[in-house]
Amino acid sequence: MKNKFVQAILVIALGSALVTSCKPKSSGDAVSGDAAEKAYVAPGKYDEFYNFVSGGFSGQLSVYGLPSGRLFRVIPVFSVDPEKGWGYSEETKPMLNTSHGFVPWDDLHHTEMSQTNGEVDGRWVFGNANNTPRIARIDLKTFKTAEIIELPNSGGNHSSPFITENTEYVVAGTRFSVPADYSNGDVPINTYKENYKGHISFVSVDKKSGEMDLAFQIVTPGVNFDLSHAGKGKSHGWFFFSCYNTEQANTLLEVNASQKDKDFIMAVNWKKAEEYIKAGKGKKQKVKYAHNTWDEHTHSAKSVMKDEVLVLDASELKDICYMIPCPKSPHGCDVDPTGEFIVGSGKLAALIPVFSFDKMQAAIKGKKYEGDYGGIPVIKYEEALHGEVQKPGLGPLHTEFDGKGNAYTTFFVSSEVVKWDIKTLKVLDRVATYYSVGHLMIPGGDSKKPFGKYLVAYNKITKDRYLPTGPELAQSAQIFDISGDKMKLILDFPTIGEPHYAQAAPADLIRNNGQLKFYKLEDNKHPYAAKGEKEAKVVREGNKVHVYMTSIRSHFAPDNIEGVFLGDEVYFHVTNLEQDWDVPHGFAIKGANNGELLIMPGETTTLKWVPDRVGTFPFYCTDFCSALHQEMQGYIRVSPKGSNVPLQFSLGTNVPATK
Ligand code: K7E
Ligand code: CUA
Repeated sequence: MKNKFVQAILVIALGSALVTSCKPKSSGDAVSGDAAEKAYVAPGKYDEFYNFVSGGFSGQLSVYGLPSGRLFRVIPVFSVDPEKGWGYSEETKPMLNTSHGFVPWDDLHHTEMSQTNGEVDGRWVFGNANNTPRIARIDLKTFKTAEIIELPNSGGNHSSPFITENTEYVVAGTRFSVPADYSNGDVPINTYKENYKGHISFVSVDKKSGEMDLAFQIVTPGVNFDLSHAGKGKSHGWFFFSCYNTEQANTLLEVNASQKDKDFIMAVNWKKAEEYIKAGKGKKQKVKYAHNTWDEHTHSAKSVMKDEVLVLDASELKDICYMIPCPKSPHGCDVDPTGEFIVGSGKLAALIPVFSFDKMQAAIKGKKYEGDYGGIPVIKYEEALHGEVQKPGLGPLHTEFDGKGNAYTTFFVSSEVVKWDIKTLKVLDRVATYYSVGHLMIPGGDSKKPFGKYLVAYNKITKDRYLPTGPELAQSAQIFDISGDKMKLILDFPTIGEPHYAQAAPADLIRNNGQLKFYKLEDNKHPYAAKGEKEAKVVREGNKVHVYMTSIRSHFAPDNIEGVFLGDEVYFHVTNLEQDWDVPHGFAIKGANNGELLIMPGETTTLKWVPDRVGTFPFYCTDFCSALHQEMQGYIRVSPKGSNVPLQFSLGTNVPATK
């Protein structure tokens, strides 16, 4: 039975391979007979891993189970999300505040989980905003974005957010070099070489609370920083960044930034940088950036504008940054679990260079330089090189590790994942992906202790993998079993947005981290909370009307409101009185230029509504909460400005009619 099924798939796949020339050759036989079993998680059974996947241009982070590929949740981070009221409720709006004001969208490429001693600890996951540079921290007790910090002096925060071994710092390198915020930016674009600078941000993370703070930045010559990873073990205290456009082109980068044979991996001694900061070598610079934090007691965000950053100059302090030549426009920059090997993936290179941390240290000691780049010493290529992986594939992008001495690299152009031995640099296996693969992820695969077992490839152009859906097709993720010598495809599934980097952790690590099930009403410190129906009321303050509303299965209190006038601003502060897991209520009102509210048990959330006409407007609960959910509704009457309808509100009584 099973074989017949596989044969049928083979026939179909081969048939379509003839029609579609761009399909990888071995597409038909990639799935073996027992694959379905390996990815099958029976209904009611839990997955082995949580998988946190960046949403790319969706700006969100999605949570899948591995190996089933089941989607559990989409966590709103940098983009507004009407489904959850993120960026629509008054409480969440400050989370998306920046020095440019409210920014309702961004481009999230990389997720990175917090670590302790170089191991994934399951507390937080960080994400980067590329467009308007920011870093977010998502709390894995609540699966909510808890904090967002903006990064000054940056443009295109791509090389981010990568963390050090004990989450001392989350680090971010600017993709676009730009004139610093503290310098004059009104300069001719063709003065890139003189006026454009790169900045690397070191954002400290509080050990207990996780709260971030922009500790310092390092200013470098203008280049594009693409990706990075922290050293670990023996290389703890160092950070490695891939740089391209070391040609410093400001136009047609496609050609002009591909001139040089080699660009650089920049090695940063951040422990040394810390010493310089302590010694007062950082220059205070005037900048402007927002720091937004979520308070679990007031269920509200606060946005604070900050105006200063300490900047160290890499060209003045000669021993914090070193350049290592790396062929050719490197993208991924990945450090193996031992911390000894640094892999630079040159997008246009026909080989993969692997650098040795020990050799690099010896080269620095012996000053084996071949000159400098904008005042930063350039180490001789051979002096830092462990070796090269020859003929690995075309267009190497990213590498992860299984903790057994193997590395796995994605190849965008040749659409494959290649497994190779870190020490001998021999290619061991290769497997096709559908199609052009970007990032890949092995659970814990960029930590000191990878969990191994699965490898997920996150693919870009996924033509004819799934049923067509118009001009835009779903991107795909593909799971490979890597427990044996050969990689085996076991499942693929579509993703939210465009996936880039991802992280994963064993399910128990997160499931048992003391997850919040509901907010305790007695701990609710929201200034407009109504902690029981007796506290429900409507209060007028000038043209502002505050509705202290409660919700419980299956009614709102109050559910009849009169005495609101055209020109009023109405604030519905809805407290969910439930004290039980997974019983949210929703709130929506006709004509609102806004999203809905989705209020967790014990939480208070506010929807602002400005009526635009006289009339009577229904509101209702949007979350199917009980058999009488459809009865969970109410009315608000809006009268002309200046009319004498008294302010009144009720539940369960017909208040006397007024004209
Ligand atoms: Cu390679 Cu933006 Cu990490 Cu995508 S980046 S693939
Ligand atoms: Cu509350 Cu439906």
